[in-house]
Amino acid sequence: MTSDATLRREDRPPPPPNLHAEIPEIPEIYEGKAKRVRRTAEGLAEIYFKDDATAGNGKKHARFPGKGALCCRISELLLLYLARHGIATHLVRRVDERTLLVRSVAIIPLEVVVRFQVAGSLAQRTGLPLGTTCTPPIYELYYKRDDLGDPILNDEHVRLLGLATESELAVLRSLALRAAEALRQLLMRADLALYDLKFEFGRCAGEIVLADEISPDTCRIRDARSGQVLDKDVFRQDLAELCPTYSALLARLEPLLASDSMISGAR
Ligand code: AIR
Ligand code: ASP
Repeated sequence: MTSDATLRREDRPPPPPNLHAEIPEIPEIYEGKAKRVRRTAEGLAEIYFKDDATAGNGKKHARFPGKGALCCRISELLLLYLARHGIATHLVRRVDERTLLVRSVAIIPLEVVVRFQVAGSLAQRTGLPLGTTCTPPIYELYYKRDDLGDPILNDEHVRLLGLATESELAVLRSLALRAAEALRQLLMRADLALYDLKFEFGRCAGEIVLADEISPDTCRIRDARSGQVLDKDVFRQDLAELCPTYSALLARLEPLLASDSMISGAR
């Protein structure tokens, strides 16, 4: 007879996932590297977009006056677009230049990445040339843990850590692939190539909703003809000025989204 107490540490079964326990406390204020989230009225929160940019897990850091407003507006437009295309998101409305009002969700600590063309860490991990098309798109999960350097995880690691249930894993995959494909098609209409992007999801009233931001801080977007970089890689790799780059992207998205809302509104 053995009991847990007599098992050596490494032989003990992992702790059972704590999935159905009460939703973890959502903190009053959460200060991230580029955003600040503050719970406001019951069930709501405000995301304030700062002017800070970081890369390499915070190793590189700079401030770009105006960046917060650009990421806020681009996120608003892209979240509204996804909502119109059947993806539940946390967005309620934009409050001012750099603040979004959202539903208060319990963020699942996973970075959900979808890739259409090889870049970044996938290029490093595989040695494939930049821009190689991924058919079908690549779906990846990373653990949102700065102290561990946001390591890549597979579904078994997610189960071991108790981060999401089996059915939640399926929902994350299906929502991420659908949302990414909708965005890829939208950007294509402006001659923009979506290489990859990162989503975060949250639990809210028994539902999984798309949360966080969708901006050039979280996507790789290139001009489809010239290959010009229109995302945070300009900062990561010192390629160009950040704010003029983000403004140029916004200027190409705005007309596209105005026409999309007219089309969807007319349905
Ligand atoms: N990403 C990942 N962690 C933070 C962010 N913003 C985004 C990157 C890129 C995609 O996820 O902006 O669009 C894949 O990143 P990587 O570094 O794994 O190649
Ligand atoms: N956002 C992460 C950081 O601040 C990773 C990145 O975007 O490069 O380091």
